Amino acid sequence: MSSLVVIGAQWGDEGKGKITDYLAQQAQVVVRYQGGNNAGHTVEVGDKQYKLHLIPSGIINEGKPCIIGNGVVIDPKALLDEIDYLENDGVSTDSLTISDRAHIIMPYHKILDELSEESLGDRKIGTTKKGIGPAYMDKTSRAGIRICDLLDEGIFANKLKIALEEKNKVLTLIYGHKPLVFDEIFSTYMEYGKRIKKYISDTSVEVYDWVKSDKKVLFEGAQGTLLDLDFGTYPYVTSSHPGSGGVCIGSGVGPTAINEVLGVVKAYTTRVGEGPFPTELFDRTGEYIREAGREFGTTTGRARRCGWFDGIILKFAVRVNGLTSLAITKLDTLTGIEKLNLCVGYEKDGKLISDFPASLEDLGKCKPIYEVMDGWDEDITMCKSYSALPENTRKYVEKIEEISGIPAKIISVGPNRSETMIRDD
Ligand code: 2SA
Ligand code: GDP
Ligand code: MG
Repeated sequence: MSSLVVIGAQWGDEGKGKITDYLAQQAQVVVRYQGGNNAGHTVEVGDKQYKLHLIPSGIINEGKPCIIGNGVVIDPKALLDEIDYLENDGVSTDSLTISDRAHIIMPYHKILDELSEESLGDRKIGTTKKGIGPAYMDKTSRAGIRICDLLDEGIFANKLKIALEEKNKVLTLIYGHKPLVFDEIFSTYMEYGKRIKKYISDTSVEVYDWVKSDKKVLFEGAQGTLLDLDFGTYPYVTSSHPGSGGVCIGSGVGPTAINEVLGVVKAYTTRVGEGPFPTELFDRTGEYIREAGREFGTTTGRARRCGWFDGIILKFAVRVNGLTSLAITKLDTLTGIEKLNLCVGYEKDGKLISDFPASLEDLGKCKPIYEVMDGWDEDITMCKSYSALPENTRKYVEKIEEISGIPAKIISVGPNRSETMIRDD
């Protein structure tokens, strides 16, 4: 591996944080390239658990350089809280740098996220209400404020003034919200700027230098392929590009800098938030998976919707991300389920559909075609090698490989770093 992208092959929460932490042991630097503190990445090492939102999961590896790239939207308060949380737990953040080009999440972004969700009623997206969508909207409409702007009082004041003129009109006239006060935001953000200053740099130069010197660079995705603004289940998506396509734009390197793309895939499917989900389970098996897999949002605590493994989604993820291998996580959650369903195709209006459709109306009409496999009862969390797994677990893994057409190089059987195996067969 010289550069490897770790991305979610489903709707997020596949265990990217855990896999990134594991691989970071062998990497020189870890880079986040999109999303913000909507992400929740859980890492367990020994008897410690860390919940990360903005800072790359590599940070748990003491002293590992970690970069928050330009494609990430940064809530300075969330960043500082996370830095304090790690430092208080004895994890140094001295090796962290953040891009001067990254856009800042402002107080009005969070308020607008909440108000917009409320006003959508039944049509709400189910966002994390962290201000992610409104911050990316300002970025694309060229009204955003960037980290570099925090370094100059005059520039920041001017941009904030212009922004508040427009935002206060929207807040008061459309939503009947009280206007936001310049002085409060200005002084708070100037304080944030003072603390953040030491981390700020032109990270695109750093990433380029790491790549050029042939060092092992790990790019850590947040959310997942089906939450991608272009390729996800639009409009029930996030506002960034979690797929491998987002890496170059979000970190400042060209596509030739990427050698491998690892798709992290759960042994079943989950989604948090609204939107269609063909293999969703509404029965006791779904509840069993939610409880056994502790499927609750890392950021919001929301219960995740659970369903069977969906091979159409995985094939789609292989294609649009150029996946070269897989990490299959949470196989242990399926232990004890007698018969396991794997979706191998969709049927719509009597026809077989083998590509994930663009239209949500079409997707809503798709009925999963299942292949049924025998489950296993053995506790697999203690297995340290692939050959030690029960035969039925291996058959399940190999079925996923057959569907995806790529090898499952990493197998995860528990949340801890130690419950991870590289294939030995
Ligand atoms: P947003 O807040 O604008 O990005 O929401 C838009 C959609 O993206 C989904 N989304 C996520 N889905 C899974 N996991 C995410 N991170 C947290 C976690 C989620 C949580 O790790 O569990 O705690 O609820 C994440 N972030 C965004 C979101 O549900 C919307 O469907
Ligand atoms: P991410 O957003 O992709 O990093 O995933 P999250 O951290 O939001 O959610 C994955 C959850 O599953 C976390 O609580 C992890 O600790 C946990 N996890 C990861 N891999 C495994 C596994 O193989 N087995 C079990 N039981 N839990 C896992
Ligand atoms: Mg998560």
